[in-house]
Amino acid sequence: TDLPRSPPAAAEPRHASPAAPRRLREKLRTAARMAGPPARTAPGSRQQVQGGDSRAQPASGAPPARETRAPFRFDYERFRRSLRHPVRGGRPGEDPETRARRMKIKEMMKFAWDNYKQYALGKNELRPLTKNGHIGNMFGGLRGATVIDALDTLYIMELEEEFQEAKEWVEKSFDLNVNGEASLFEVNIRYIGGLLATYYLTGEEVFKSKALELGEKLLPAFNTPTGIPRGVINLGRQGTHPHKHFLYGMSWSWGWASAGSSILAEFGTLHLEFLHLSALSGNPVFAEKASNPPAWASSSSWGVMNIRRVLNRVEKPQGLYPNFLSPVTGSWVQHHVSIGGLGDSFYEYLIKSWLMSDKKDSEAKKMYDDALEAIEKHLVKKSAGGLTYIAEWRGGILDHKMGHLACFSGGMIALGAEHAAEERRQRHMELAAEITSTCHESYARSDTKLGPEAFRFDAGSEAMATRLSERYYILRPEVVESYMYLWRLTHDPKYRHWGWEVVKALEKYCRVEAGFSGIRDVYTTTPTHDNMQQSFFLAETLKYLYLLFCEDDVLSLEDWVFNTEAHPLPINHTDFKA
Ligand code: DMJ
Repeated sequence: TDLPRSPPAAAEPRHASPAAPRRLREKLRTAARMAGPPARTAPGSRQQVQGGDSRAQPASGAPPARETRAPFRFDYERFRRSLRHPVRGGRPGEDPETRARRMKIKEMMKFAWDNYKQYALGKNELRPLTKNGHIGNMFGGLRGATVIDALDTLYIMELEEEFQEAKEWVEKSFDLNVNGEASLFEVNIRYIGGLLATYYLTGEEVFKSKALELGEKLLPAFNTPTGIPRGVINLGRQGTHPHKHFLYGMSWSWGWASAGSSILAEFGTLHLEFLHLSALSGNPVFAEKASNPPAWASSSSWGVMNIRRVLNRVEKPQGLYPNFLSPVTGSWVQHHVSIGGLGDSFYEYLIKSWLMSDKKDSEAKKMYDDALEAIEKHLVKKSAGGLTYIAEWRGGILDHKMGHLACFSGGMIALGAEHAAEERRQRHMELAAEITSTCHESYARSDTKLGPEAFRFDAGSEAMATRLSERYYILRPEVVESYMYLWRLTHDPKYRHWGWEVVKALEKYCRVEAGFSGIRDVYTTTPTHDNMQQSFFLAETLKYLYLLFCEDDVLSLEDWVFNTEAHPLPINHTDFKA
């Protein structure tokens, strides 16, 4: 979505926070355990620039001490040996109907890609009615959002030729030398997530180097008094700092976010990708503070580990996390709590951080358990008709509404339940199944069998949109995402059945001559199209549908966690011996 922007914030006071405790360094080492021995590289090479200490700069601005340490090299072959399953699976013997359904979804992906390639290659999204491209203003001058979002789906579906087309675009046309205002969150989940996943799947260096280069461009957003990043960052090189390796842009808060605040779901959805950026580069700066922050940095706090420190310090109303936090004071700005938009993927990244660490990151697990307990206590409700839902909370008053975005939570809660103690496990599996069933109802009760952007449980309404402005469907993935997790964790055939209903509805109402389009009203069988094929349709909706009809060893949950844009990132198997 295109969002309004605020003018640059006033310069902030310098602020010093205590040095990072040793515990954090140990966590980072755990994240980087997949790394192999250092390789020899010529001085001044790109790899050297990415090395941790090469960014450190004496406050005086004097030239940095000569690098003597051998540059870091990530051992890809060792990583591949650590996986428990082949990435595209290897189990034979499935029924012909399941295979045929999977092939249908693959055909839909090819159709979406081919049309994007024909009419919009290099733009961010395809406009399938007008047969042209859309750029928008979310990605700060970056292009090709659909290419990057589609890469790993094309690879997993074995669309080899199409994958090569996408890869060639990345090699020849993906330009990171841009100057524009980008959403830190969107660039991270789509671009960094897509590039990292494709690197891990294929071992092709181009994806890793682009991810690291882009990751560096995002770092200045953390330059706030608390180290909580702002939401908008200028990706251009700015200023004249003598150490040219240090890219630094300006950052802003969203104009619509209360009083210059940062948003929970945005700064809380960086952890998975940033730990991988540190693991792949050997540079701790993405995960935690720089060993010697640059003179111009207003804070000595840095990296995603610091975000947790701030969140653990601040008092939570009834144990809940409000959606808006000041990056200047580290206090909540407004008491709106939501498991849907503005809050959603913060919770998702807590449980996935724990899983990605091979269940070593107990701090993330505790934060997740405590947050879910507060959600269960204060937000989970049952409607008069017996549907379980998660309400929103506005300063103590409940809003009995669930957004489509909140429907990811069925899958998340099921994933967390898998690893909980028995009593909790059962309760959470039931809760996950009930929420997924409610989200299915929001689809089943519409004329198109696709769900609205938000549905309500008030004024006699049950799982239906009550406002005209909430009736649209923009090809979102969250409901089929939950079907995929619930299928993998229970093997109840109803999830495949529900997924197939979505496939049929997409074909009937969203497929147009040149791609797939969102619709403006799910409650009419002659809907108007919105003329937009969202990149997350290729990254997430079609990938989750495809995986729903795959064997469990394709992108096995034993090896991978999906980032919030469905890009698979590997679990760090700590028991692996080379
Ligand atoms: C995606 O970009 C991600 O799933 C994000 O977390 C939320 N919104 C969209 C899809 O609906």
